[in-house]
Amino acid sequence: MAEHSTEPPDGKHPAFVVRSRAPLNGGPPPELIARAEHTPAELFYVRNHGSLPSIDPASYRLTIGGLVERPLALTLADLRSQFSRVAVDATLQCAGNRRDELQAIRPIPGEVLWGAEAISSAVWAGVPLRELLLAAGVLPAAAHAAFAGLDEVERQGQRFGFGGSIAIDKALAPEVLLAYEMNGAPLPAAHGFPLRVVVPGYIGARSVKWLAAITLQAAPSSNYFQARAYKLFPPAAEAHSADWQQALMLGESSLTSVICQPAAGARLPAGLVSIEGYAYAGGGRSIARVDISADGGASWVQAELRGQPTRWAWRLWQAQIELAPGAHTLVARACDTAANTQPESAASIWNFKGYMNNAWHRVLVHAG
Ligand SMILES: Nc1nc2c(c(=O)[nH]1)N[C@H]1C(S)=C(S)[C@@H](COP(=O)(O)O)O[C@H]1N2
Ligand SMILES: [Mo]
Repeated sequence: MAEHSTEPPDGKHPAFVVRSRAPLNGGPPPELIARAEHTPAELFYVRNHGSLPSIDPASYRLTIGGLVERPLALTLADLRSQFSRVAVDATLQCAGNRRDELQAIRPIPGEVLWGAEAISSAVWAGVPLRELLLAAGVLPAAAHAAFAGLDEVERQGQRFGFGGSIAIDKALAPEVLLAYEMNGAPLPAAHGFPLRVVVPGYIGARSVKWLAAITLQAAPSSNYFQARAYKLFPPAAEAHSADWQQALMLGESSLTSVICQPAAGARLPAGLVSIEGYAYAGGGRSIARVDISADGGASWVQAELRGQPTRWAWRLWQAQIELAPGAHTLVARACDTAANTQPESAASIWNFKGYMNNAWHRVLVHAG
């Protein structure tokens, strides 16, 4: 069960909802998820698989090796003085966001049962990964950029680091950053101080925190979190018999939208009600439309999209809808610029690891 922390974790807001303390996992309460376009650091969700490393910025080095012409070892000062500082407005979303709705269909043991809060958005600033890779010289056989973090994870008695990789074409895209700033301030410890990868448009797991090393290689990372976890299986697959080689290695986030206000179970005065939430397209696509229904999906109105269209960040939205006295199922679904829409039911996309739930979001409320 999630707890409302009496003592918030370091750097977090008193309302931050802790799902586990060691490792730290948690996020903002529903009503604060989509309060601001840029999530304050003290509310930004935290998804940790292992320890929180404490890193001395003076002795810190980032290494770049593998299939490069010139392996590099860079200090934080080198990163700031020898390369550009670029800012990117980007949303991070865990592939496990909204797992609780999948768990309600069939149990998903051993995973964090996220509600809709494993998503947040910030302006990240740092060095474009592309600049570093070009400085090191990318050899023709380099097909993937693998990242290794400095934290330590324990699984079935084994200890290892967190890692992941992205294909070289994405690694050379201008939006991928080695970030040292979040919302104009130094990266907080929980979010990867002193340096993290930010892979806009991809599942959060590829944005490796406490980055120690970048390795260019012919194959994807063999790290547990790339080779086993964060893979998508069909609904019929089961944990004990799963063929890990066959599953989809997750990369781009899929289209989603969520109602943040009113919260599930809310009792509201009948009449005109304001509905608010977020929509996120993933993969560099943008939100074209958010539809809201107050009758379980029989009829729809269009929400008003707030702010400006962006490639890498979510879009907050708002709708006004008339509610007669009684129970109502509010529903949200989005459409992106590639005309993708969301699946109607979570049951149709259930998978035993509980990833990528982007079904229509439903919230039962009572007006009266
Ligand atoms: N080193 C390291 N990087 C990591 C993780 C981790 O446990 N260790 N978690 C990943 C996952 S699964 C997600 S969803 C994002 C979460 O980033 P945040 O905690 O800053 O929100 O970080 C990713 N980077
Ligand atoms: Mo994640």
